[in-house]
Amino acid sequence: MAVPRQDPVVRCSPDTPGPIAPGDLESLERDGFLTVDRLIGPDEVAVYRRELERLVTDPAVRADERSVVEPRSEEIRSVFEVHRISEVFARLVRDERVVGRARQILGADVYVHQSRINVKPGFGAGGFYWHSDFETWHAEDGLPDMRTVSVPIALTENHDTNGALMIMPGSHRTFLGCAGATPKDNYKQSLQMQDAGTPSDAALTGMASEYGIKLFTGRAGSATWFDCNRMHGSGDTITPFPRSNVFIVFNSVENAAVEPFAAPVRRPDFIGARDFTPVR
Ligand code: 6CS
Ligand code: FE
Repeated sequence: MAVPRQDPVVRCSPDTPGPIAPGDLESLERDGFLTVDRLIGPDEVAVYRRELERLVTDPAVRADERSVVEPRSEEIRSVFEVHRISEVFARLVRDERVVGRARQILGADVYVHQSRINVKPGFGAGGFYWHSDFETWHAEDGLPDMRTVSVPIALTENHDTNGALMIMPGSHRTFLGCAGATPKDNYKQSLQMQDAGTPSDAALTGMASEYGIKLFTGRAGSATWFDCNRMHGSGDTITPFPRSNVFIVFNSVENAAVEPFAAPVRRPDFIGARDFTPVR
């Protein structure tokens, strides 16, 4: 069932001082995303790539429940809560170039609802089927309203051939509820390949016809701030080239998680945070 969005994307007034210019705030409101090319420079990318490699080759991290492996290759697909287990990524979250934009967009202090590194290794990393993050974060994590922005920062080149992210620009203005109950412990399967909580073919066909589909390519170091409700997904990676990023989800402290709206129990804290301490 499709419902028109209730909330604005941008909560601050256009002339609010901050790293994002008024024109960019308007395009974020209209399109549901805002890209900053080379937010971090090549030297910084190298630091975060090394930290990603360190994490994914650490047996303790692989054994941790925060790690999700690829269904086929068993290689690490994602590691959650990197802002807590890695001081290097914790620093990135607190970087004003990152959190300052989130505060400006949401017009409030923010806390990290979720962070993860997505490795998306070459030669067979699975994609992420079409979905709205907010649909999951509302149904399973209990986020009340759409006052949440996520920002993937590319740590490798996003080519048009290595499973880059696709979005339907403007789709954030329609909330698509998904039929069916949320299976218990759904996250144990959905983070490898989501099938519960994905929209119908008919709904996706309608949205794709109305909004089109944009492929996000860009250099390592580029970042895109996304509204939580945009329809997006990505294909499998079969080239030799990984598509790795660090993905940080900032939620307004005025939109703190309550109980799940459509799931029997909460997801674990490392996926949907229950510590609402503002990022300082
Ligand atoms: O379930 C989640 O929270 C995660 N799933 C996907 C496919 N995107 C958003 C989020 O990281
Ligand atoms: Fe997503």
